[in-house]
Amino acid sequence: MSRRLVAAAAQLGPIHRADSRESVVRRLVDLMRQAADRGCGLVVYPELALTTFFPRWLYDSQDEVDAWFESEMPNAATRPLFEEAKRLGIGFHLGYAELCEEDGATRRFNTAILVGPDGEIVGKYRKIHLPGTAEPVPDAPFQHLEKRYFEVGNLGFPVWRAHDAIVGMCICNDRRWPETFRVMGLKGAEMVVLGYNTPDFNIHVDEPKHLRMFHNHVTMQANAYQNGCWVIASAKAGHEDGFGLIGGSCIIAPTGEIASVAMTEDDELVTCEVDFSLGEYIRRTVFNFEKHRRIEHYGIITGQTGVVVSPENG
Ligand code: CDT
Repeated sequence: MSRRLVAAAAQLGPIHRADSRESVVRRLVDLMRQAADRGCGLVVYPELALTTFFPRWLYDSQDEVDAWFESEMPNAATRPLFEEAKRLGIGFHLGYAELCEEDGATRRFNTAILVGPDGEIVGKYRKIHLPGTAEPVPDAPFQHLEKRYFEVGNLGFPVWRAHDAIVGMCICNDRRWPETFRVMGLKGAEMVVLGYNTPDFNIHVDEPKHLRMFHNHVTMQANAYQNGCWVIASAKAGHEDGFGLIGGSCIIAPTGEIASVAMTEDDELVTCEVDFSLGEYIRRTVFNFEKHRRIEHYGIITGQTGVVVSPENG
């Protein structure tokens, strides 16, 4: 019997700096009710879904930075979402900035949680590939200071049994890296859920605008196919206080095809019936890892970060 789930990528339009968490949670609840009307069992919200994409600014004090973080989850602002999930029997994935005390220190992570249809947290992931810089880029129209505000995630790339499947999570820039998906693929991931905030302009290099969307989709499509898994990807889109973020939220099949995609840069529910058996033939044939992987030639992938050109190759 095939295992199926109606899944939703709940794209969010802009969240401005002045918008309260409570107003955002009302939007999340509204999207969850739309998902219930469409028979969804899982709703995937974006990265840092409760606030504007705050790493675009430099702040004067640590207190100003910490105002963007959540020190407990659920908390007063987000509890209505957890309660609505439980009432409707719908699971969800939510990205937020996490502040915690761990190993005797205050730590800050770019985090996502997976919540079950009973409203209980099933799993937590902390973003590993942090893009941008720790120091401001001079003369840039905005910043991308994730390396300043967050530590590298310390939970690895776990997977969980949920929705009658094996589910993994990653966050935004992680989706561009084949290593992210292969680690989860080797743990049997059948579906990877993620959120993203991708500026529509590259502050580091003069890059044609259309490539922002192309690279967003092409990396996830390739990773879905190469691991025979579904990808549910949810954007924060539109112009936040004038700063543009791409949309393109989508559900990608294990074949690498986009099965459903957002048409707007606003709050929008993108849904698809996910059939987990669709990935099985890919994992049994062309990407049968056990049969075809040649790990004796892969050591360099974990042995070094940067490119090393040896004299005989140069
Ligand atoms: N949020 C996030 O990870 N955004 C990055 C932007 C990279 S440009 C510094 C992304 O990969 O979409």
